[in-house]
Amino acid sequence: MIKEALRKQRIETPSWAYGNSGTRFKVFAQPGVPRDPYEKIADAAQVHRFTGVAPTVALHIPWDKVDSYADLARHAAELGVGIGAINSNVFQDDDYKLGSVTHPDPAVRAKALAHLLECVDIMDETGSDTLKLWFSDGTNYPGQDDIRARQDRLAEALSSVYERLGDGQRFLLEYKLFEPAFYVTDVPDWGTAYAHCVRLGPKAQVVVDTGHHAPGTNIEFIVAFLLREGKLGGFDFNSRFYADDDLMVGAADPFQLFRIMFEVIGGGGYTERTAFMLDQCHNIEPKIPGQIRSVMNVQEATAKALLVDRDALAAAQRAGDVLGANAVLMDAYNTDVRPLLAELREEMGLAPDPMAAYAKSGYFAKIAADRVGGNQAGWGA
Ligand code: LRH
Ligand code: MN
Repeated sequence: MIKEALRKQRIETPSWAYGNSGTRFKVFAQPGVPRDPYEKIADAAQVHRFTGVAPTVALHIPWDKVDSYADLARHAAELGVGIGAINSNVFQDDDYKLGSVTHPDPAVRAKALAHLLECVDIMDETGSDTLKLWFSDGTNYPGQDDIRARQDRLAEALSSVYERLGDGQRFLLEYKLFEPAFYVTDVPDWGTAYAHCVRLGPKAQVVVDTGHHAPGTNIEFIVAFLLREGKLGGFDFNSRFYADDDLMVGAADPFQLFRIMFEVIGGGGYTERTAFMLDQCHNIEPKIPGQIRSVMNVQEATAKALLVDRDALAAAQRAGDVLGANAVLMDAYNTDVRPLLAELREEMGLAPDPMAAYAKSGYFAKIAADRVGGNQAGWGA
């Protein structure tokens, strides 16, 4: 049963994780980095080739702008992967300094909305059913703008996008406590995202980016609550020690990832309707191995969460056996699931150790040799 559940796991990798990324202090280039979306997708296909559970790639517009999105989707299919969520970008244009869909100037709001609607067109062209909306919108100083008026503007834009969605399409609204805004962020927390989505309807759900909370936030509570309301659309998985560090998921807090997957499984969220997406930046480590390791971290947390003896747990909870209940969970968490996953990979016709198999494949040496010249991809269009 557990192997069956792990075999059908689907983890989406982000195109931008294969490009250069960094901080305001430095973006370190790396050899072999893709120069265009076609090469990004080729790298993402390697992650699926060696893990067997990463069959889709999220795009970010305009970072992944191409002449023909249909041709890009064809290229992906030839490589055995599909186009996943389409990510809008209304955070890098000079016009958006004071906001995008919440900007005081209606002309700027119209420009931002046009981009969001263009992203739905790209969903139509690529066959993607998910639009992910993250707004950097906010203010830096009290009085800079009217908090309520900005919510009215946001609601208006979200409603227009919602109306444009076709059958089977949805959008996931992402929240973030701060950065780049440092006073008010217009979608700062799950409650704000949830309230906007409830008001709109079933095609609007919330995405939980695990790096977007105040320190000490119990993220699995948010997950359990959103699942109960049918409003958990998915995850942007990464991990952090401090802020939105975008480190490999499970690297900073594997126990938190386990607790999150425990609530996902218990809340009926371990289905293809929950988007398990990675949203990470490999600033100093090699990109493709970083993605492979991240997928394995999600697999390990999921396997441990599937191992929880839920009948024993329920019995202990009913009996008020605090330590007994906690022990049931910790037994699963402290189980080494790596042999189980290695066995499953072999049954799936894959090498038991994806990291070693990728290293031996020679793919990196090939792209480092081939990808000379041109502009390495990064967080610029
Ligand atoms: C914002 C965010 C968002 C993406 C970006 C790459 O911090 O998490 O999901 O658009 O990172
Ligand atoms: Mn994110």
